[in-house]
Amino acid sequence: MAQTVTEYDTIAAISTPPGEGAISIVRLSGEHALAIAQAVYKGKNLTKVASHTINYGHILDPDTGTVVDEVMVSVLRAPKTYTREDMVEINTHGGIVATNRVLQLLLGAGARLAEPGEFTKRAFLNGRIDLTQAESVMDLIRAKTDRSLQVAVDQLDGNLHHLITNLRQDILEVLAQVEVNIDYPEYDTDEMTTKLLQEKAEQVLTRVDGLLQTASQGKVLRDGLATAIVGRPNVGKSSLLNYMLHEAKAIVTDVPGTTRDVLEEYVNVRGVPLRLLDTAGIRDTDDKVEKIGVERSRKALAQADLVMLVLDASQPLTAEDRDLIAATAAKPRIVILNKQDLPVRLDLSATATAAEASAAEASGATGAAAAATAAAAPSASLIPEGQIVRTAITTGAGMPALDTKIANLFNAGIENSQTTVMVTNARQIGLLRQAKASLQSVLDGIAAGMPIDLVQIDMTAAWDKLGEITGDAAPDELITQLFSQFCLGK
Ligand SMILES: Nc1nc2c(ncn2[C@@H]2O[C@H](COP(=O)(O)OP(=O)(O)OP(=O)(O)O)[C@@H](O)[C@H]2O)c(=O)[nH]1
Ligand SMILES: [Mg+2]
Repeated sequence: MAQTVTEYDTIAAISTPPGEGAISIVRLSGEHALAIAQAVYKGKNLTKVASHTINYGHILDPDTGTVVDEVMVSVLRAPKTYTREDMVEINTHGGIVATNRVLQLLLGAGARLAEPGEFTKRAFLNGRIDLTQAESVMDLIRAKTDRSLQVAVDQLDGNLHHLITNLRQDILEVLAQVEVNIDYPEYDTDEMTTKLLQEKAEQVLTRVDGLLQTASQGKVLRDGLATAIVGRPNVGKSSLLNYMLHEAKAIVTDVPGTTRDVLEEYVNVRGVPLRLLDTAGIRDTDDKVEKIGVERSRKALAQADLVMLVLDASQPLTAEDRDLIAATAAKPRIVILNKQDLPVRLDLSATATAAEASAAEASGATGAAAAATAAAAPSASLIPEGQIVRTAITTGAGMPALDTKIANLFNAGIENSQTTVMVTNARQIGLLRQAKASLQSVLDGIAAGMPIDLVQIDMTAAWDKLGEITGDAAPDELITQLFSQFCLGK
């Protein structure tokens, strides 16, 4: 059947993941959803049944009359549906072939194959949800921990939507007031208008700042905290990954240089999602493959939000350890002193390590000088004690302390934040930053004594940027791009 593609034609898609399952769901949305379903269905007349009912029947090939599947069909009439349009959900027996066949029949009967995210896009276009809620739908699907899920659910409830809408309303009111004052200067003075603008800009700026403070946590809950496990070969990095995963994912051997590539896995540490990266042990090597691995380790280290540096406590500190301690010093870091089940030979005092002391002696430095330096700062350590966790990964000793440390690192920021609303993605964060910059320009302009109509431009820009977050002022390309990231059938 020929048809023109419009935004509001009737769309269909398989909404369950591809593969075999007990049930698959084929979804329809649009003006003709009921009629199209009825065209391939035998049972009660779907165009006549009450809304929000589920109906037993069969899907038939209308050309041959053969039964394709035995189904349960949900009929959901507008407007109380996901898309606010008429919707039909056909529950098929979960085979790939039968489900595809049902979809093909619906397409033959006049439906168009939905694009990724198109059902949710319609919910947005029909005004049921705003962009922050649409984004939360995606976050919900991908939530990695209970906590991530809760943030997504709160956002789907419209918490962020309401907050932003209120801020925009505040700005709009002050802009209207300014407009009146410019048009009827006899009623007011410039001074009062300026004061009004300044007060509002300050208030909104404070709220925007509060939201931005939630950004790093929000992003972590959504994407996971990128955590690189680094260290020289054979210290127990892969053992750590496996322990945290409760699974022997990475190869562990006593051969230094076992891991050759970066391995990525998600783990949930007390509600904090970590994107764990097990890396190749960092050392100088002539092995071609290992060399590439070491390069990748350094890259993972550079990009990580958190570094877990593993040292072997049963060995004296090596030059490689020292380099890594220095290279990770500026990063959020946890230093794991592993293999505590063996006799401890690691010395982290800044002045004398076994290796160094002997090197100093060999190079002719006097023992007295070395001793003097050691005495000058007897307790100085290469690593702040607060960053250290002592473990024996093979026995599990010290591992709960590691979890606590990770959870505390993450929670430190959250407890201070006033708001329960969180921004979770780069798009929202970027727009908030732009709104903040415009508000700052308003305040700077006022301080510099700029004319009101120029200051007003910046205030309007802030209003626009906040509008892009909710989608009230979002360009079409952005909306298209955003929904294309969804899965098919959502
Ligand atoms: N005694 C003891 N051995 C450990 C401990 N943790 C790991 N090991 C052993 O140390 C060896 C190296 O462990 P891996 O986890 O492969 O070390 P790695 O850092 O990933 O090594 P590369 O991949 O070569 O860089 C293995 O034989 C482990 O069983 C520990 O806490 N105590
Ligand atoms: Mg390894």
